[in-house]
Amino acid sequence: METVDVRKIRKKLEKDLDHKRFEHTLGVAYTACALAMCHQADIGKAQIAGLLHDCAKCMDNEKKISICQKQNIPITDIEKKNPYLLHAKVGCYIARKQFHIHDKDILNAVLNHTTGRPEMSPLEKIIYIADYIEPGRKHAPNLSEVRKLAFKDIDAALLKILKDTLEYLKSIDSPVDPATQQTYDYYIKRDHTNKKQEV
Ligand code: DGI
Ligand code: FE
Ligand code: FE
Repeated sequence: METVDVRKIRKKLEKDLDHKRFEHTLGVAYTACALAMCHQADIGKAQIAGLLHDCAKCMDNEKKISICQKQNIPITDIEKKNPYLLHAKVGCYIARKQFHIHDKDILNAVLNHTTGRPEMSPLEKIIYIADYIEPGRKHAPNLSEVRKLAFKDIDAALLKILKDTLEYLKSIDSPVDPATQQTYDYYIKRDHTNKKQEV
C-alpha cells in the first residue's frame, strides 16, 4: 500500500467533522486497529478505514445528493428518502478524491460500513463492527456481549449486529435498505450451513 500520512488525515477530519463525530471517528479507528491485531488483518488499513469511514457524515444532505448527481453515483429510492445513508457512498468518493486513498479494500470498507454486504472482506467486517462497538457508543442493545464476541468470533458478532440493527429499524418503522437485508440473509444462511457441517 502507498504511504499515507495518518496525521494529515486526522487533521483534515478534525476540520470536516463536528466534535462528536470526530471523537467517534477516533474511537472507530482504534477499535478497528485492536480488531485487526486480534484477527490478523492489516492494522494500517484498519486505522485509515476507521478514520475515513464517516468522512462525509457532516456534509448536508443537499451537498451529498449533488455530489452523487455530478459523479453519476446512483441514488436508490431508499437513499432518496433517507439521505443520511448516502454518507457511505459519498464518503468512499471523498476518501478517493480528497484523501487520495486508492486501496480497494479500504474504499469498500467505507462504502459498505452502514449496510454491510454479502461476502465482506475481513477489513470490511472490522470497520462495520468497530463502528458499532467503539467506546463512545452507549445505546445499542447487547453492547457488552457484542464487544466480547467481536474479539472471539467475528462472524457471530457481525450476525448479532445485523440482527439487532434490523430489529431496531423495524421498531422505529424505518425502511430497511435491501443491502442490509441481503447481508443479514447471507450471513444467517452461512451460519446455518456452518452448523450443519459441524455435525
Ligand atoms: O454513521 P454512524 O452513525 O456512525 O453509523 P452507520 O453509518 O452505521 O449508521 C448507523 C445508522 O444507520 C443506524 O441508526 C442504523 C442505520 N441503518 C443501517 N442500516 C439501515 C439503516 N437505516 C435505514 N433506514 N435502513 C437500513 O437498511
Ligand atoms: Fe456511518
Ligand atoms: Fe460511524
